[in-house]
Amino acid sequence: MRGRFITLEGGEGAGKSSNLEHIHQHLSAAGKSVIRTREPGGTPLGEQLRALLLDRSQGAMADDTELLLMFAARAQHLAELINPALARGEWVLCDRFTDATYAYQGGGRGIEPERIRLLEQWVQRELRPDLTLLLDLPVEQGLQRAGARSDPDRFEQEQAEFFQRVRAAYHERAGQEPERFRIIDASRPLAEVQAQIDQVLDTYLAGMN
Ligand code: Z5A
Repeated sequence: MRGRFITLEGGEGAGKSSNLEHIHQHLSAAGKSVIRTREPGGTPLGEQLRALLLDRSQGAMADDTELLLMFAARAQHLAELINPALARGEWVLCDRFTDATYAYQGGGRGIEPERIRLLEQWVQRELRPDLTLLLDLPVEQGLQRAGARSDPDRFEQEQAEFFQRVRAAYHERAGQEPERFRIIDASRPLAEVQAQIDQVLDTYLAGMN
């Protein structure tokens, strides 16, 4: 049986890194064989594209170049890792996927969603995540949490308005596909965030039986 494809999304400082291991452990404890990966990245070539995308010195990168590099990394990720793992029956837990493209390149940069949809269809064909956890919190709080970073990357150096548009685009996506998205209140202390996550995962796993 095909595995499940679970994605974790959120704005700046939402706590994805802080919660990925927790999700991995929860699913493993439920008996699932889980591969953990991330975007952009997840393959040797994808990680090289990630380095280009995050490199602050690439200041003149055109929005369309950024969009196409995201999907180039994704195409490699799907071919080399995600699709084969799902076909083997493994679960794939991915730190960001195409919802991030709608949020950052769509909401943040202002690229029309229709153009993103064309690339999504081309690169992914029928594949969409089975479940998406959106870690949501006010932009100011997220920026405050992330503020400790001494060496911001090309995205982290954007202004608060950019991240407001990112958050709004995530909300729009979640509103369009309520059956796939689960919104987690990430403004709460970590233990409470993880309790919300546990509840979502338990409900999802129970629904499969
Ligand atoms: N990107 C894109 O533009 N388009 C795409 O299609 C894709 C990606 C796929 C890299 O992603 C960039 O790629 C990303 C969007 C773009 N740019 N940005 N911004 P990334 O996921 O690797 O980078 P990131 O968003 O910066 O994620 P991160 O570094 O993993 O941060 P985080 O996961 O959001 O947060 P964290 O490191 O877990 O937590 C931040 C701090 O808050 C840390 O000190 C924690 O200890 C603290 N924290 C976390 N949770 C809590 C709670 N609940 N209470 C208190 N403090 C907390």
